[in-house]
Amino acid sequence: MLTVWGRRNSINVQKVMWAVGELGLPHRRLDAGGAFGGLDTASYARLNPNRRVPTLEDGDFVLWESNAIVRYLAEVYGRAPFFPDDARGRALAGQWMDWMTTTLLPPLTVVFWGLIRTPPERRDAAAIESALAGCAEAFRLLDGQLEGRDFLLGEALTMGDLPVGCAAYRWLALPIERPALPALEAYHARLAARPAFAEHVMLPLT
Ligand SMILES: N[C@@H](CCC(=O)N[C@@H](CS)C(=O)NCC(=O)O)C(=O)O
Repeated sequence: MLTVWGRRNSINVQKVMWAVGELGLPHRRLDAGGAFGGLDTASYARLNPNRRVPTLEDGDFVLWESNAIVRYLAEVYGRAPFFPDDARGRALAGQWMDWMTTTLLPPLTVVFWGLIRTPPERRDAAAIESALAGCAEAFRLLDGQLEGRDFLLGEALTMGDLPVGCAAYRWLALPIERPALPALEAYHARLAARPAFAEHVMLPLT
């Protein structure tokens, strides 16, 4: 049985839990991080010296970094098309996973923390405004990729959709004005029809 360490309202934990749900894997999830704390203990540092969530335990194998965990679960417990069976498919899935972490997530985190986890009187309006512009640019790029496709790489969900799909939910759930991005919205509606996405990703923003 798998153990996933991490609180449900972490976007990086959500990627992993969505993968666990898509693959139907027996597991337990242990709350850690945020209000639950526990990341500064010596026992957690032995599992994850980076002291972040998520962390995966699969028997005696321990892994951290959410995208690495999603790739591992897809490769070990999944099959094509979720884990693409050709090198180019896997590379393209990895491209979108890395893009989410390096390009989409940083401005989205500023907006999310600013509007959801910071009281109004302590918000940095200029930083939020600038990050909103960064998000809009990144989501426009994503909208372009999704035009004419059901999922990022074509007709089927792959591991590459998981990080970006979690970000799409957050973006569309935030109480903000957004540019109209029809392909992104249609993609999100397709994801919302998947039970594992609804259960693990579509949570109240906290
Ligand atoms: N690159 C890492 C980032 C991990 C990360 O920063 N996790 C956040 C939650 S999203 C965390 O552990 N924050 C501290 C906390 O929850 O107390 C990954 O993708 O796993």
